[in-house]
Amino acid sequence: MKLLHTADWHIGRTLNGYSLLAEQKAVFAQIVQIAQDEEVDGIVIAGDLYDRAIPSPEAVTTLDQMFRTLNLEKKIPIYAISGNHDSARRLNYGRKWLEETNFYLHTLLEEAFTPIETPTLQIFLLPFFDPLDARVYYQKKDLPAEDVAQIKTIADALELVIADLVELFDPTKKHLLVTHFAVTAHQEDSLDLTSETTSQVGGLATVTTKQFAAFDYVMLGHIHTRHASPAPTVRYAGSPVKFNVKEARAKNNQKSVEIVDFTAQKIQQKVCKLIPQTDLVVLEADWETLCDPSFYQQQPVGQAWFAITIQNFERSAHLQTNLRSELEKRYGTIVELDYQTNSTSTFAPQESTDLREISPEKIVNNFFQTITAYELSPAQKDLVAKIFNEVEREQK
Ligand SMILES: [Mn+2]
Repeated sequence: MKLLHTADWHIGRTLNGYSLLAEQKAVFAQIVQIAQDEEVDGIVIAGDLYDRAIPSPEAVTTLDQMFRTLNLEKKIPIYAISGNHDSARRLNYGRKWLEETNFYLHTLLEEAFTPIETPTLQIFLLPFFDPLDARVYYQKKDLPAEDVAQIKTIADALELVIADLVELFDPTKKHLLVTHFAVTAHQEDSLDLTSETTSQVGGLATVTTKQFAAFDYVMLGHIHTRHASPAPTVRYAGSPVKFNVKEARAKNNQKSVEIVDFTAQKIQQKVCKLIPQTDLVVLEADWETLCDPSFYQQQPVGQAWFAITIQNFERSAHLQTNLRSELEKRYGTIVELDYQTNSTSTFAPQESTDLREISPEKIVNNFFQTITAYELSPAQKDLVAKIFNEVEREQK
């Protein structure tokens, strides 16, 4: 039984306002090609199909077309779950009909307890859920109230859920779990989440690989890089597309899917690279270099998006320059533009970085100073004070 593992498609996502749909479609075509070349028996999508609970019409149409291609045209079975970005109830629509064509989509906790049976493998599709979902589920299952009250974190919930899943194990088969959480190798590990969900939400950070020891293999979603995989058999597939500049800056930012082959003797895995159609390129250089043809002609202009940081920049020397439009003439799409000032410049250091501790007037002044290298004039200060007065009055 050979499966392709992918996750975190986040269809409909934007990057600083730029739609990623075209990129998502291009990479999807590669995933289909890999699935065909590898002759997989199914594709696992481990949550976060959409980027948001209420996706845009374009996102719905795109994902619908992807599922049609995979499942109806190519006849590839799909094993999918919802992630924390999806609406479990909305995504659940149609799931009973979909199973008629081997499209298995679990979005609710109770659905995890019906494994999908193949001749050699039991596939447990455990969607993202939170401790409250688990308390509701176990209350309905008549777990004593004091035990239900003990379910405080996702780790507590998983302990019960996994014990119940193990009850369903067929000892003649291998056991695959598909789920969507932040999982670490050890309890004390701190998480550097590429996913934007903070580690505190719903006790997400408390799940460790130990809890999955009963399974032969775990396919995860939630963290967007496969390099976060906490164990050789507990794997993140990573997102197929780079979603932000932070990811583009990361050393290991090659996107991929994993092919996992389950045989009676062993489990073999293989990484298949995905090639971006429009890559996200990070450039850091000074203004003169960025404007130098011998520099920008070396860049993949027209084939990539750029995130540019202008280094050692004296804004006051370029007040008349529209930086973005000057750079766009040379680089095309710039999804992010910022600059670093010279550390020897005369800017007053900010007394605090916590904006709540600084008055609104001072924030405007600091901002103005950062942009222009000058303080607000007395007349400008008066104007700012007047505006904030009016705003405050309106709020009362
Ligand atoms: Mn995600």
